[in-house]
Amino acid sequence: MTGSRSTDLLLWNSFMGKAYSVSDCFKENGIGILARACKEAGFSVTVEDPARIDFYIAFTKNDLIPRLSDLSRRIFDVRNREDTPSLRKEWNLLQDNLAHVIKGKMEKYLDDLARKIGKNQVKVLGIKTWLGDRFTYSERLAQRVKEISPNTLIIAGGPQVNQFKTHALEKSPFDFCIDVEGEITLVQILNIVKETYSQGGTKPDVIKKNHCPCRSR
Ligand code: B12
Repeated sequence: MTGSRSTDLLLWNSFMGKAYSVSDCFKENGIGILARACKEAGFSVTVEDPARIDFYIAFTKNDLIPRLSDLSRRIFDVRNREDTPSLRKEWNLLQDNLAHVIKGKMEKYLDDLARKIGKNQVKVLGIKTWLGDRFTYSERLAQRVKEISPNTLIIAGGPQVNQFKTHALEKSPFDFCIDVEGEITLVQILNIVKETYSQGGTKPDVIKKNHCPCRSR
């Protein structure tokens, strides 16, 4: 895990392949605060934030959408409602197919990201976790990264960790969780990683360090 081509930190804003509301695509500042603090401390940082409207549009685009839009107008339009059992049946079937398509795309997205993390020899992966499927996919990415890039230290933070504290670590593949503001602790961990690796140490040595300022499981 040495060499100038490796990335110190990759920050991923977890997502689940589809948006519940337009606020899922708003630019958010938590990742920005973390990235700035780590860059100012001299570390190389890459941000992967899919919470962008152009990304969502490209990601969710598929052949089922025109028919689903047509059905939604016919079934749910308050003025011209045509809510028949056959339209409902088709709606439910297409929704199931859509969920299947999105799940497949998510698996590929996570696999590509895990490979990129391995290729760029990312030392620390930081995941901003949210509730529900976003958390499931956060665990999925962590698992995949462990397989493809076992030397990458995986740290979870963000709303779901802030809410569930150490419970977020139970049965999860994360190495550490950082509760509430991450900018100070993350920089401390990156310094520990840098120091440990410069002395020829590896990820287990970082985890074992007793003075690590975060909680480990
Ligand atoms: C403003 C706000 C938003 C804004 C902006 C968020 C932002 N941070 O910029 C917008 C509108 C984008 C937003 C969207 C959503 N939000 Co919102 N939001 C809030 C609110 C009101 C304040 C959050 C905030 O700005 N905090 C300040 C910033 C600086 O903190 P932060 O982003 O959490 O980041 C810090 C720490 O968490 C930590 N951290 C964050 N990520 C990471 C990652 C690592 C690796 C580490 C180490 C640390 C770390 O360090 C950061 C810097 O200090 C909270 C409620 C609350 N009072 O906390 C809800 C809240 C966070 N939102 C919530 C939800 C559910 C959502 C949505 C999923 C809504 C939806 N569609 O259902 C979306 C998801 C967006 C996405 N990208 O997918 C829930 C989260 C619940 C949960 N357990 O996941 C909350 C707690 C509200 C609630 N009580 O339900 N939200």
